[in-house]
Amino acid sequence: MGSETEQLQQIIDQLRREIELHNYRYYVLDAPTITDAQFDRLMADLQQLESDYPHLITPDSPTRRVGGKPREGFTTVQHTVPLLSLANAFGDGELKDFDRRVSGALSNEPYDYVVELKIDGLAVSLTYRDGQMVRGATRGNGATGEDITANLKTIRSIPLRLNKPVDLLEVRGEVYMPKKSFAELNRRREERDEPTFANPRNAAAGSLRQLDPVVTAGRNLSIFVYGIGAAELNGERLPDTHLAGLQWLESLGLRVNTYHQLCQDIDEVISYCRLWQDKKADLPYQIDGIVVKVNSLAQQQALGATMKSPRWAIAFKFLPEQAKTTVRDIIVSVGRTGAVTPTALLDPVTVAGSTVSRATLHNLDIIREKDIRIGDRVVIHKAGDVIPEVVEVLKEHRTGAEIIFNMPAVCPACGAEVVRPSGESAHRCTGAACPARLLEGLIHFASRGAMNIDGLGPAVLTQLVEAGLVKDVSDLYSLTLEQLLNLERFADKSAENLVRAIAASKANPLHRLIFALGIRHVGERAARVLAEHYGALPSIMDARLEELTAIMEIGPKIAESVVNFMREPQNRALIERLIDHGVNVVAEAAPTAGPGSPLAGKTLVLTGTLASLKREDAKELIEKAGGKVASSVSKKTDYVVVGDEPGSKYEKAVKLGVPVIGEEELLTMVKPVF
Ligand code: 0OX
Repeated sequence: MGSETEQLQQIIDQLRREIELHNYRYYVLDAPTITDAQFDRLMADLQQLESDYPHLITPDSPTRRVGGKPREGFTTVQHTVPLLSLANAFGDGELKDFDRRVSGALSNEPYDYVVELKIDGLAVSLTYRDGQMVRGATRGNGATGEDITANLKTIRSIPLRLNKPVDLLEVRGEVYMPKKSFAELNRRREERDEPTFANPRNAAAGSLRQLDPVVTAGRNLSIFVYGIGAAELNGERLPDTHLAGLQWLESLGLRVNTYHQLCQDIDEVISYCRLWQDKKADLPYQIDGIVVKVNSLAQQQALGATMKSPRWAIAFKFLPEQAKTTVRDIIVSVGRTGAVTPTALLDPVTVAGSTVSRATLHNLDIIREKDIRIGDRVVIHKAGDVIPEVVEVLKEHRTGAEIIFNMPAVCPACGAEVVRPSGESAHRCTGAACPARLLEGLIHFASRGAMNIDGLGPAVLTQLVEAGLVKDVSDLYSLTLEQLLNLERFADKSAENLVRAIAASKANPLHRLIFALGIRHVGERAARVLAEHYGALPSIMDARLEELTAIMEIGPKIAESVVNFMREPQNRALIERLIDHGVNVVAEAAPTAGPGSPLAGKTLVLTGTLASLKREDAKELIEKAGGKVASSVSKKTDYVVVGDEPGSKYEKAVKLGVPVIGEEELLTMVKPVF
């Protein structure tokens, strides 16, 4: 290695260590010492260096946490030391039975216990070689699990490097989803009419079984490590108690739960279990019991294990908490995507540490399935200790005065028709101007895949809605410079740019507008097909169901959704307003780029994954700007556009001295000049 490369290597290594340290402080210690923006800057610096010198990228770089392509399936992993499961104890009596067995087997020699929280997640095994994480696997059946290394690497509290380069260390822990993230994930899934997870454990398991690590990365999972499996410590000895083992794991940079304690006898264990029965509701993650372990590793070994579980440990299980109450009313609320969700208003009761006065009913099917009526006496619980739900109706309490609930025919927020699209369990508001749906609709309208209005992101849109300047997407086209300048954060230049970008979007091709309208199930592809087939928006407004379903690539779901959308008078009026503002509603052949086009006569080559543009979009942009996209790099290539994980085209460009640009530069280049 040349000395320049060595120097670079050192700089990059130093930067990686710095990033991992801040990662550790943030995700493991929960005590960051720099701001998010400062952290982002360090990451951006590293990303830049790695994209300039791709040969210096290593698999344990913090930039590689989320990477690689989705897989076809998972390969199996043979655990060298089996991962045992725990026997359960319900109640004090069973804990005392366990203690008698331990005491008997140890022939009355003294022993003590360590108690720790039983995290309700998914057991995993992490393997480190020379201090570097090389593999992560599920517990599976204890002997064989699945290789989920790429997914586990996306979890920020899992260090990619240990503080010490131990030869080999395999640790065990529980991956979990915090209660808040679970509630938020389910809320989003409900809105999108996707099945919700029953509890944080299922959510964590579902997130880890994703074939695409990008999905896992978005799920906010975390880990607590609680045990050591295989280990080769180059001469050093392993700690000889479980408690010392936890401290040692912590010293290596692994995340160990702080709530663990040494107990001298089973009575102390029982008090600890009682304490957490009440306190567990205050934790930000779900626990389903307390794990009791004999502290001495020598004694653990002496006690051994049965076929399934160790004789030196037991799980004290909390009983799921339920309560009885009465359904006073059932109301509906409208989510951002128009989902109309029913909620039961209850007589307040305490469940799992907090007062509950409403319970989600999910959708009409669930109400019918459980036969929940207004006035019913019901049993409730908290799904995953978080989301109050009706478990069952106590029908023996019925008086006959109970009222059967029906979904409202019109939206409570805007008065538009509420429909239940076929094949969906959710009811939906059809009003495009519904205030409850407004902001999300605006964000989608302006987004890059839709009308692609630069500078019109969620923050600005929120400002515009809050100032009362925008009540539907057509209002965007009557915004004036003066109105924007009156808003906070707008300077002359940014206001001018925004007005210009909005005006420019009027000339967008029709398929962008169709997609931007946010008609359910009409994605970018369907929008293109519709634009091509009908040639103009007014024709789509009058399209009949049979006609739409006859089009190749337009399924019955899309067809029904288009008809429902176009039938709604509010939506028709909105389209009329867009037409009045001069928004293009006809499919013309794209204007051919002239000699004045920004990329006229230029040849570009794309390599790697761009941050926001799909390859197809990048190609379209380049072509619209008069350029040509070629598949291989030669001396004649004008620019090579490089994204994440570039291929050999990048190296060739460097070799031939062809200018290399990133996505941002490309976007600046293709921008039309006004
Ligand atoms: C937990 C947890 C699970 C595993 C087999 C022998 C000891 N869910 O938090 N298991 C164990 O340890 C067992 N400890 C835990 N804390």
